Amino acid sequence: MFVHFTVNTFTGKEWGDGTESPRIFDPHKLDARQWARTAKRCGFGSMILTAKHHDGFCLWPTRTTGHCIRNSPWRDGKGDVVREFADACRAEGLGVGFYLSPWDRNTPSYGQGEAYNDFYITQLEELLGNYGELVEVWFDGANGEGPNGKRQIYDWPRIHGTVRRMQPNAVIFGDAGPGVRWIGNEKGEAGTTCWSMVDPKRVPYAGFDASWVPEALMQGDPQGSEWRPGEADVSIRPGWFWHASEDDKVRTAANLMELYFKSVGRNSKLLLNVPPTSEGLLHENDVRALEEFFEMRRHLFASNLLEGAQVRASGGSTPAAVLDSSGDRYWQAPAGERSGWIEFESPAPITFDVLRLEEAIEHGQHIANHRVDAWQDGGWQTVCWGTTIGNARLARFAPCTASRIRVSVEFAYDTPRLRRVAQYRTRQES
Ligand code: FUL
Repeated sequence: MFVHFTVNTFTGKEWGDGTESPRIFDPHKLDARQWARTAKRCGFGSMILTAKHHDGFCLWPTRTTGHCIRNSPWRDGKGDVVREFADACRAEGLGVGFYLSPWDRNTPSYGQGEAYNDFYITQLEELLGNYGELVEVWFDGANGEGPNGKRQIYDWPRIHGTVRRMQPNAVIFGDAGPGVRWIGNEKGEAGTTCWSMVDPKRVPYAGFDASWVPEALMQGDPQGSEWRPGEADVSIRPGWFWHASEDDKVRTAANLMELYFKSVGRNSKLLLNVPPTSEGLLHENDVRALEEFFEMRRHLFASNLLEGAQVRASGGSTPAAVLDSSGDRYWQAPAGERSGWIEFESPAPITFDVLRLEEAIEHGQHIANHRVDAWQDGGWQTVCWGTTIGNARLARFAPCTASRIRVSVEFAYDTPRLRRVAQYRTRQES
């Protein structure tokens, strides 16, 4: 879960200009445990907080600037949102992550080269050093200065080096990685073809602007040299920050499910933004949508309808492992093969409309095309066709009833390996 929170929450803006008074920041009912409990209850694994957005206002009592929480009326200037956030996440067993905007519209050093880079590194060190172990650090490539604005070259090697040194286990997010890559849009949609690998020359650094960037990030590259899976960031509301005027524009559970299929179901990670209100709480409309979305997922993925089926394959070892969700065993086609199939025969016909496929990605991502056929009226009928699989591929189609299905790998760049095949049925509304 992404958590966007700053002075914008009080001004109604999406991008603050840095002139906002810290006095306007007063989320008098702030309860980070309510955020974390909601996230936990609804199946999220970690949370990422905007410790500083483009307006430069810091949600922790930084030594680097007075443009921070210390000069706000909240908790008489003695509070620390970052601390309360990290503590609340840990209390719920959630991973902790921070967003620290490189673009800073408040500090005078922005645009002065090294002076700003030093300032930024000090802020980063405060966040990396004082709040325990982090799972992810998020670097935004956005910059709205325009051609006549300030120009600041960020010292990316130094920034990434600081994270690696102080938080070696944290994943680094950026347009160009180096840990996970931006998925290339803010709609929460990975490409229908989505490789975890990228060619770093196509998107060399964060904020790099070229016509091919969105497609390159959405799709990745089967022959790319770097393993940088996609992360799809998107908001539950039209804006990233809470605005009262958008309380009735929260995405529905069905819409969130669509996003899930287009992100998680296309070999990406979903980073869903849920912004706290000016009181400092997640709004009830957002919470309700998240609960319904969780319930929908829980119901849909409750049990694999293929369990109990006989499994055979074109060749290779342990095909039945794809029905065993308890471990990391998988079916592997004979070494060096570039295609293959795996077939399931159930004792009775099954009606299904969702399919989940997973590759054993600890060995890399290789499958380029796949097809699913069902045995009907004495012949194979194609149910769905797609390209990449990766960590997960979710497909949805008109309900199909069959007792025999076959998943074919049409082409793979290296030996195909499937970790899991599962079949589900969407709940029927009565
Ligand atoms: C963008 C920013 O400009 C938005 O305000 C938001 O933080 C989004 C996640 O990234 O680049």
